[in-house]
Amino acid sequence: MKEQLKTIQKDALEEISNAEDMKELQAIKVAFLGKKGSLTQVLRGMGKLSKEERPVIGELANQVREGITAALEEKTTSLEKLEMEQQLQNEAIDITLPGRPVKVGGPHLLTQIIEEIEDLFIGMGYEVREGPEVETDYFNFEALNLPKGHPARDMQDTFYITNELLMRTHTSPVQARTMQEYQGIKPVKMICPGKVYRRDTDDATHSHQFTQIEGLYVDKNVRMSDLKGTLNTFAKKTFGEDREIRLRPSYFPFTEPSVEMDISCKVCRGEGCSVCKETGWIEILGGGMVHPNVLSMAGYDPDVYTGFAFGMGPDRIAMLKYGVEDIRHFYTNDIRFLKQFHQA
Ligand code: 2U9
Repeated sequence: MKEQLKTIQKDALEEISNAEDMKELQAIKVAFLGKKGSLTQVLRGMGKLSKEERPVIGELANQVREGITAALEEKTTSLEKLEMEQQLQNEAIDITLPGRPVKVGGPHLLTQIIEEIEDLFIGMGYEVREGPEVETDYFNFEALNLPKGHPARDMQDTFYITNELLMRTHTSPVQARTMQEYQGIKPVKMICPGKVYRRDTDDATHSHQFTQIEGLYVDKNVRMSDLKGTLNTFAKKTFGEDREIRLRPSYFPFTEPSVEMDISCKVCRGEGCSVCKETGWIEILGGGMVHPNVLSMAGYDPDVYTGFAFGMGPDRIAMLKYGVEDIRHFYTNDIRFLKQFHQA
């Protein structure tokens, strides 16, 4: 039995020392010390020993068990250390590698143009106001001197929702609402940017949904020359100090007199080219003095108050400024188009 125990010890220590991983080590533990392990089997045979032999063999068996257990523990520690070292090596991060760039979006070109124009007018004391895109017939038309049956209603094809509700065809109702809110109490100096809708067939220059910015200044002693000065500042700040403006007579139902404003063509500097259709001038916006009917409907006495108003299309401005040849680019969201105007 002594010999058996010594063999077990020798075999166990040898196998433990050769074990390459924790799984193998666990199997060795079971094979020697487990319920059916070789050491346990030997110990079971102790009953057959004489009284004298039993304590001697017993002590030896304990020594063997302790020796194997100690070797197992020592090997466990060294294997764990090895595994940790391997894991650290496998998962090592090269902190000298350049990072992967994070893709960041930016404002849409139209948003950039609108914000630029907002900043300019805020600097001139205007407030920025927004309003609903689903409007009443009253604020979209009636309050702007466009009663039912007025021929100028045909100028704008409208998406009607019900008889009285529609998708706004311009941002002017925001101004009509503001005047009503402020009526007679305080002057109005505001711009209103936003989306507008027209029943139109989409093509390179038409979109059933586009953007507008309109401005309104109502106070005592507001004159046409104030409008001209304001629009001149806008044109120079937006398109360049070297650009000239000119006003031409026009017609809008909500302004009288009405004008359209052109800026001098940058490409030909007035000589005439394809961009300005050989005229030397490019149409940019419309405006005029607020019609007395519009003032009085909103509760402002037209004998005391006067005002100017203007309207422009950021889509058209963006197209002119960046040479965008199709308005649909703004609404089809092709990333290759949008990316060219990326501004983080
Ligand atoms: C009130 C009174 C008057 C707003 C105005 C224009 C002239 C104009 C269009 C030009 C091209 C917009 O982008 S566009 O379609 N607008 O020409 N807009 S006067 O006049 C107002 C607005 C509100 C209460």
